[in-house]
Amino acid sequence: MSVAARFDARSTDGGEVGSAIERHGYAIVENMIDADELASLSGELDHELAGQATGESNFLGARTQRLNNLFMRAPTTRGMALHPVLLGAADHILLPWCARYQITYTGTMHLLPGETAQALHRDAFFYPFRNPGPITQQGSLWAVTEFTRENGATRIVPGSHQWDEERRPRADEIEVAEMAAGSAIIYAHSLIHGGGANATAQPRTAVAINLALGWLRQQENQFLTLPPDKARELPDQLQRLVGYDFGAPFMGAVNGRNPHHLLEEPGGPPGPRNDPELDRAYRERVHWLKCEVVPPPPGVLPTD
Ligand SMILES: O=C(O)CCC(=O)C(=O)O
Repeated sequence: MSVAARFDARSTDGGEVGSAIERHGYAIVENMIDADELASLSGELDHELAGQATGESNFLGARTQRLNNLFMRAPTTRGMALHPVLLGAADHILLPWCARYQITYTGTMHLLPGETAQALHRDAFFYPFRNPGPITQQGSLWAVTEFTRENGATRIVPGSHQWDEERRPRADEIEVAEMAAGSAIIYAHSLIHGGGANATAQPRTAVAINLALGWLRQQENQFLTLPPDKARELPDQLQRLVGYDFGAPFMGAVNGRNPHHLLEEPGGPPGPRNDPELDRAYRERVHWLKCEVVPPPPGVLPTD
């Protein structure tokens, strides 16, 4: 595995990680969470995973338990979503294409012993843009247990974020994202990847926290998952990141106003009608997309 794409969260920053993602399609960052956070997270997930069904398709995994809505079900993930390295990388790779990005998905992939390898795929295939193109989404998979070749560590194809849509990886182009618990792989949506096979007697657990351009539909419906009475429990920055804010000029308004006002004191002044800083960033910084729209290639839908 390319050493250039491995970092330690205690001595790197989001810019360096973002540059590696641009070059290689991914970066592995160690020490994203410490032992105490890991213990809290494992406890929260174990509680929620008890009795959880496994997947209904090969893609979702007949021996994989999945959870969503993690900000409510595993509150340790609230801090993880605001990690400066995660957001710094997103500033680097997503902000050329939007003035604000947002949470699109939170999830757990808990691979039970005997799970077979998942089909290799690109995330965000539901946004019909031909590859290579703008990065629409930044994925992250956090190792809650150690990730090894034997227990189903994510398989990745370095550099594939820049490949043409039709190119398929050869076996010798596939690498395994082995990493210690507490690390995360942060990647461009266009990196070809997939869960590995778990040949051990213990589960392999990942948490996914994915960000997308602020003007796209979110994969997980954040407003039904986190209606205002739930969203009020989150830190202000996370409320805005899940979507209680403008996502682009005019995008996401409620009665013409910033949706964040729904979370503020009743009777207080209404939120603003627009955000001049966002408007300026959009005008001055955001690249207009010049890309071809295509249907997804065969074999990538989760029902396959
Ligand atoms: O579990 C993994 O390692 C990757 C899962 C994944 O890519 C997915 O479910 O879309």
